[in-house]
Amino acid sequence: MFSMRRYTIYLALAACVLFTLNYFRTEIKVASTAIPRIGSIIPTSGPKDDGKSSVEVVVPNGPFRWKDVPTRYPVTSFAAIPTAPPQKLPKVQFDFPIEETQAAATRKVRQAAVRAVFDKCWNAYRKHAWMNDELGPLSGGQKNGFGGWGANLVDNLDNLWIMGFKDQFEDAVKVAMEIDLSTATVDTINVFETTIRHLGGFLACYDLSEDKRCLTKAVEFGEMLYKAFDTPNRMPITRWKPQLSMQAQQVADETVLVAEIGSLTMEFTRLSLLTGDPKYYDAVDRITKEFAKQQTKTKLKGMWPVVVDARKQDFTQDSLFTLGAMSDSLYEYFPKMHALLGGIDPIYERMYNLSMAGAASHNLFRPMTPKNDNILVAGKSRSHHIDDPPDLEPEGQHLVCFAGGMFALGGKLFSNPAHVFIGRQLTDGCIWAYRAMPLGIMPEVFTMLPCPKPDACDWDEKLWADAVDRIDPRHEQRLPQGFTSITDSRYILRPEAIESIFVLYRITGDRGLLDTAWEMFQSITNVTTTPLANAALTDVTWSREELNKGRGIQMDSMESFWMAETLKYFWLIFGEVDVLSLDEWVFNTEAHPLKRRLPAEQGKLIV
Ligand code: DMJ
Repeated sequence: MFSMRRYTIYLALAACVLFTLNYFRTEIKVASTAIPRIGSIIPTSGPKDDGKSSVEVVVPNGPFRWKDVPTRYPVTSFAAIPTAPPQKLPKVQFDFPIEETQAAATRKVRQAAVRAVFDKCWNAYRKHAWMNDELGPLSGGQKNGFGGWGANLVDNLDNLWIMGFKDQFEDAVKVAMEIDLSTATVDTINVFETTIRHLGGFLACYDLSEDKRCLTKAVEFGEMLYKAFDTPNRMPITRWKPQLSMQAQQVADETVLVAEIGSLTMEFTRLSLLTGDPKYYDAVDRITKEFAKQQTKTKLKGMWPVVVDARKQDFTQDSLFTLGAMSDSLYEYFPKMHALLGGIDPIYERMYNLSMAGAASHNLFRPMTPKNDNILVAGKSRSHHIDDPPDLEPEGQHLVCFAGGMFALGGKLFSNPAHVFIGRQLTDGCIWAYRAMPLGIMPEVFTMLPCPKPDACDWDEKLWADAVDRIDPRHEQRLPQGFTSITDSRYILRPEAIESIFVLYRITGDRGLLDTAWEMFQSITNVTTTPLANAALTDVTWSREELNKGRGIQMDSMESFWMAETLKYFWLIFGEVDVLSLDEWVFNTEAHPLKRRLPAEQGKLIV
């Protein structure tokens, strides 16, 4: 009797523990959804968008492969893969002289420190969140917002390779082969994020290691992502519901972010080059041509608004123009596509030149700073008519800090030294914003006061004080001079500032940038380090003293770009300058290095 009761109590306790564990697991990890209904005929009940009769989709029996899912709107003629001999493009990297022994030693110590942070984060991910998308750096929990397809794992295969963790690389590739694309933890897949992180991650893994398994998995992801293009006009659905796509006809959306539809080009092109299958290149080439066709018809000539209509293929209507959030990598990919293809398609140079002319005239501004620094910030503009001057919104974002590297790279590739200079000023703008903050970390979004004239910009405290945004007094007390508001005070472990510093260092050879990078690395790790890994921050306007008093600003979040991008660029800048030379490699927007097509005399890298 007694033992029976004890047994019952044990059972109840066990049930409680199981319930609790399960509760926490389901809270963090969305239950997996099976995507296909294998072997079944899928009725087409979706919108009859094109007036044509519906098409039945029959999924064959056997193990599910996206490749086997029939196409409703097949392409009749594919654009040919660009295989013309690559051109000899201008050199990107600085001619670095032989390094002094002491300088090399310092650099190596710094690089080892970055590698140690990577190692710690990787081990924590391995122990607590293996094969999940992300690790919670405070709780040790798991997050699966990117389909549950091991975003952090795939995003870091190239890092394991370049940083010399060969056993871990082998291990990671092995388990990456188990990623199952017939299930997902979310209903809606972000096609852009999956392309830059997973497809880009596997492509870089293959380009670096030549391990065929990486290419096989890249193709598997490519096949799935290609299904998002199965619409009447072949424009992709950027927030794609895989399960729904099996059941109904799909049409492209009427409101699409230009970064999401416009920056799939590098990964899809590289996939076509590596496999010889033109369909991926064809898919993105259609989008590029559409952007090119409408480039001078928008309300700010040369640029496209943040939101476009992919269903009607109208990219001209909206009024907000920026190089920042939601547009960024559209522009970033123009010079990068030129480099990737070996300069054989003039469309990318044209699109770069026109869009950067628009951005340089209407988006970039020199802000007023206490020391009259000659820096630039990339803001936003609103334009309501092509003939009216756009209105500048003097906002800065961490995200837009990639623009310094983009201008500098474009300046080198297209022999335009003025753009290298703009790239430097933009990068200096981001360095300024890091240094101006009490913790040495730039906030996510802020505003500043544009100089009345770019060449006459003496600090005027009264003018600045009058411009401070007092409507939202949240951070007024802790607003460093120069900022007029801090509208988003987080730092979420983003890479863009160190990304541009790295590019500028490789292009200009300015060793001062190494010290700047080290200062930045220390500021970031001082505040973001947790017992397990590194954590995003809620508010970088607080001072060190305030944190010492116990104020907590860490969040349980570490997106995969922390290790994949931020730590990669920190590691690379303190490394040998010929490791992933910008004359042989080009980075996708998630920092995955892809091989450039080079003329035969420049090396063995032609694919
Ligand atoms: C990354 O996923 C990519 O760099 C993307 O283009 C923008 N946002 C993050 C990093 O901040």
